[in-house]
Amino acid sequence: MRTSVLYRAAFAAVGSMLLAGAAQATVVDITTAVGVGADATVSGFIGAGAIPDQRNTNYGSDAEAYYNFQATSGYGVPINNRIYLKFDLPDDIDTITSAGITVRSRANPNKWVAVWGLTDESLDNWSENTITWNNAPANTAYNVQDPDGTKAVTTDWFIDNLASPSNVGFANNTPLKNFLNTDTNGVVTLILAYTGVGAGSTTGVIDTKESALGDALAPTLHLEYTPVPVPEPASLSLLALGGLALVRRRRSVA
Ligand SMILES: [Ca+2]
Ligand SMILES: [Ca+2]
Ligand SMILES: [Ca+2]
Repeated sequence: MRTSVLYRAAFAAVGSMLLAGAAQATVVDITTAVGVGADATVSGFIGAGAIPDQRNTNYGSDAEAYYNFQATSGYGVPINNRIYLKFDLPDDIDTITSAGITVRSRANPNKWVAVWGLTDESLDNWSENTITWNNAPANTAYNVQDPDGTKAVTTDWFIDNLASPSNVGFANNTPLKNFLNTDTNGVVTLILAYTGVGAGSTTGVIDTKESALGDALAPTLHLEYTPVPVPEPASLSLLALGGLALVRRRRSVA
């Protein structure tokens, strides 16, 4: 009799946890400082005069990151920088229902930047400490404005139109949400690249997670999602207890 009561109580507890998990949306901000997150500039500058080739140089520990593109610069060679961002997504995502991004602009407002999502997930494992122009995923030649469209997709634009320094970005972005929902390995790579859209400087500067101003200014993904409705470890133990109780009850009946 006592085990039967225990079984019923455990069953009810698990049932209510399952219902609660299915009904609640999770809202979370994820910076590049979370988990295996990362941020880094890569530079396609081939060198000019006293300035060396930067294509094998890693900038992952810099406090700021840059994007820009000039097909013809004052150096006589192109200037081409992109920003790589990696976000460590929560493990319990079922479906993302809303997605946005914020970066902290440090200089040169009034410019648009293209946000690309890396679709070749075998390349998501790049390291902030080793990424360079020459080994960056979905990268192209030093004189090409866009990332490789066969390995990355452009999700949308955001305008860098506020007085610097300031937070800029977008919320509830459907292309970004759709891209994030294709993720299968729990991490996503976004590439910020120059676009000719918009007037103003060809250069944008944002804070990284290494900014002296703190993690709060790191690039941030805003997510709203429905979690996978699986029992927590605590309720799994309750399930086990309930099962054990059931076995004991059957044995006692027999
Ligand atoms: Ca970094
Ligand atoms: Ca993850
Ligand atoms: Ca991924």
